[in-house]
Amino acid sequence: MAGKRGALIVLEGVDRAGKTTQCSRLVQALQQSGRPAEMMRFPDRTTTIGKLISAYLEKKSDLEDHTVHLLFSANRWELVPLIKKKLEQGITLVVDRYAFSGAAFTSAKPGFSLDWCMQPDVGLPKPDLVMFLQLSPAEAALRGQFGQERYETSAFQNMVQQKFEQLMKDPTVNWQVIDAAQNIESVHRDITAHSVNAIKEAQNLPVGELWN
Ligand code: 2DT
Ligand code: MG
Repeated sequence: MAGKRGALIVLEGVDRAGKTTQCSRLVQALQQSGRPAEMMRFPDRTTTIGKLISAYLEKKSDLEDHTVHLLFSANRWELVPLIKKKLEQGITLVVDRYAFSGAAFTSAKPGFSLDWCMQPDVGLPKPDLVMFLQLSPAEAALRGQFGQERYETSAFQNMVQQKFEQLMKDPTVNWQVIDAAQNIESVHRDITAHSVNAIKEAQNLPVGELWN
């Protein structure tokens, strides 16, 4: 049999919950304990599709709402061959946002059902663990102002939070809710413990298909 595969680990959460900080801390900790790990993020703004998305988020361009939703999904699909290759090589991938952000953000717009929003991502590599960094709007406000990008308003973020809560009811996904109001070290300890477990459990299992 081939060597043990890496785990696909996703961090999700609302704005300023600390996803990016915690993703890099986790990768560092895994590497230091001898577990090969790399970070990825979605959207990946470096590809041709990612540049279209980035211009949209920076409000340098306007895109029709269905169109941009499908571009976010295409941006994940274009990286699936790389994701599969890394996992097979035994590398654990720590991913800053994934299809859950895709479904939560678009379905927070008027006229979009959660179900429609999930469809383009059905069949993506299924994360072995999805950690939701939970932070109340009041606690998020203490961490400073919103940025200038699209979606960075409290009204929209509150809608997004509700959509994440709906997504977390799905028992086919290995959700873990993390209290992101703790200090950085405590959050890091929680996240690392869940990740080490997931890596152990995933190593002898095939990669699943999301929402399928
Ligand atoms: P950051 O680069 O700061 O994470 O912001 N988004 C993300 C979507 O609307 N759909 C998606 O599929 C993904 C992955 C969330 C990226 C912004 O883009 C939103 C915030
Ligand atoms: Mg961010």
